[in-house]
Amino acid sequence: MDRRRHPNKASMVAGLLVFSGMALSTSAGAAISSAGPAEITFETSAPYYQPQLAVVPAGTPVSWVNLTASPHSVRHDDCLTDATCAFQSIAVPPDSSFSIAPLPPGRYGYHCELHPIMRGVLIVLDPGVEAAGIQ
Ligand SMILES: [Cu+2]
Repeated sequence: MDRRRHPNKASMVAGLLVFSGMALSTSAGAAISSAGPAEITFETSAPYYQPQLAVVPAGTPVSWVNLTASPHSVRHDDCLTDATCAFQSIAVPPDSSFSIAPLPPGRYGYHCELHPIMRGVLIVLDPGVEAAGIQ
């Protein structure tokens, strides 16, 4: 059996989920229709947010769903500095979720206020940027 692998690339791909609406962004200037809210789940083990790197088209609301037995939160990293705080949840109980309205295009690092080891990234695509540019 051929067991050659590329661990770095494999792990990156495993942690990356591109939401379906992104496929519509292949031609510059084309309108992107949202395919509904993107869903990220809280996990009890690494990478803690699944997908850890989530890429969504502009105009997509995002929900974090807690399927674990413990409360978790979602706080934009910039909330810790003088920069703009784009989103911040309270503790999300088990079997509950936290949702945000669509964000401006950009890269949003975030973390769990209760468990600082939990870190995720949300990327909102600029409508004019092709999906291939993210890789
Ligand atoms: Cu947590």
